[in-house]
Amino acid sequence: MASLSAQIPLCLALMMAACLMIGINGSIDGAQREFDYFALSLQWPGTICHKTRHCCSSNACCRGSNSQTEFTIHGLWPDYNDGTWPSCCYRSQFDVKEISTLLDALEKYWPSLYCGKSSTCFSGKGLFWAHEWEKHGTCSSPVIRDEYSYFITTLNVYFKYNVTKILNEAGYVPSNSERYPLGGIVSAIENSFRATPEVICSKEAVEEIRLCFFKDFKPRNCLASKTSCPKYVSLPAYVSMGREASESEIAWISDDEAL
Ligand code: U2P
Repeated sequence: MASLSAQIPLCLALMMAACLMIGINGSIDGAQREFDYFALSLQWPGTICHKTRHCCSSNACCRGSNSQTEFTIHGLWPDYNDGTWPSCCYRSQFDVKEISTLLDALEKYWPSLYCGKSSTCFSGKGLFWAHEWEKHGTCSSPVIRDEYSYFITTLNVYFKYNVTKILNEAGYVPSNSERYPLGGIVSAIENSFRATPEVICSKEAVEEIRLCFFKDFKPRNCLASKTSCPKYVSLPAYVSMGREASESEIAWISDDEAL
């Protein structure tokens, strides 16, 4: 039988292991608690691409056409009602092969608008999609449980709730001279989806619009937050940084240099 002095360090070790397993949020296995709702975060290329200082092939701002006049996907985020969110919920290394059938749609509707790789949860750096899956997708359980479901679900929600179409039909079209009332943009979305979005601005330009959903993907109000937008906002027109358009103004770098 082990002596008392040998048992004390063993007990301490067991207690420490138990504490680690319970985790800071009090869950049994160290997991973060289940999220409350989803936010579909959409980005406006016209605003983000305006800030592009150098180009690389992985940056959709640098593609040689001005066709990107739609909101594109930033991510589908599981969120808490208190304004915080879980992240990096379990180890699941992004595998592009799992979404090979979705790549055309993802390139078009969920492109990166930056050069450089994105941080991933446990493995350093990766594609923008790897960042979104590892940081947010892994926390979408029990609604979404695998990488393919995360991307297909996000695309389907994005297609169903077409913010660009709603805004265009209400007269809010890309323009480098017009200013639109923020309240008008919010109302157009509310009238169509019966839920209040969140609008994020960079100075006066709309940078992101977030739509919020219950776990069954029925629209719900986003949290009432202090908006970063002024009363009148712009929806800048997308100006392509394509090679032929801007060779003299924008430096092209390889994707590796962008790291
Ligand atoms: O808003 C700045 C960054 O914070 C992260 N974010 C924001 C709101 C939210 O509900 N959930 C969330 O994750 C985003 O980080 P990203 O996914 O880009 O790493 C957002 O860009």
